[in-house]
Amino acid sequence: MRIDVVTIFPDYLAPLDDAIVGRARRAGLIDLHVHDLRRWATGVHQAVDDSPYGGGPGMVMTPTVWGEALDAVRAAVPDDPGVLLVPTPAGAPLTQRRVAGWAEASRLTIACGRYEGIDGRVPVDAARRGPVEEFSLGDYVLAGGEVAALVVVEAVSRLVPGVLGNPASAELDSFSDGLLEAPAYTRPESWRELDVPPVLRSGDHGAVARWRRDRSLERTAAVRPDLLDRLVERLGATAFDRR
Ligand code: 6GU
Repeated sequence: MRIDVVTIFPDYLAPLDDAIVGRARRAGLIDLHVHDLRRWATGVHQAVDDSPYGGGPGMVMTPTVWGEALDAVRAAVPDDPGVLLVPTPAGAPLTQRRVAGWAEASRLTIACGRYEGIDGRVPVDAARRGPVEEFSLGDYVLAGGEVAALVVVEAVSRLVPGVLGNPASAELDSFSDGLLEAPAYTRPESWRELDVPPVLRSGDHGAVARWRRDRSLERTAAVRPDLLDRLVERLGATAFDRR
């Protein structure tokens, strides 16, 4: 999969050289390109922003600069504009379902805005050439889209075949079945007077699976009752009772 990130802070994406994503890149599974938006800025000051029409605080990122940048980057692979992702607190929430959909794409471009955001015509124009999706990480405000780009690249990459050592890890994730995961334990068996739950050492796989399902339901009910409601809706009460 090819991923392009356009930002005025390319160094912000440096963590993508490390860990799972770094290894996936070196293995040739993820072809990641980070571009400095200022490359497409013109004029002596290389400005990428201007004051907002209608007034108000802050600055808005200039459509001409973003238009040139996105045309160039999306044209890098002829006949495949891929999906353009735009991080913004005004987007629909990021979910594992959306991430899984993006992991199926052959390429993604992530347009990181700063200041009060990108001129509203930029995503409208980009949608003339390919799919565009705005997304938010949650109900709080970040200073720009770079951290959201890190989040998406990592979440998508681990679903690309070959990136995770054990593909079963992705299937056992919180959210893949709509529930939060049960807590996990390793050696030592007893630590600071806290013991590993004995059932996990019983060798009874059925009992272990039931214990994990119960902790999973308990945890979800305690911290994310909204996920349980959604699951009941999705499965119907009968199927839910059988789980
Ligand atoms: Cl995706 N961008 C910004 N700037 N702020 C956010 C966000 C994204 N998600 C939550 N807050």
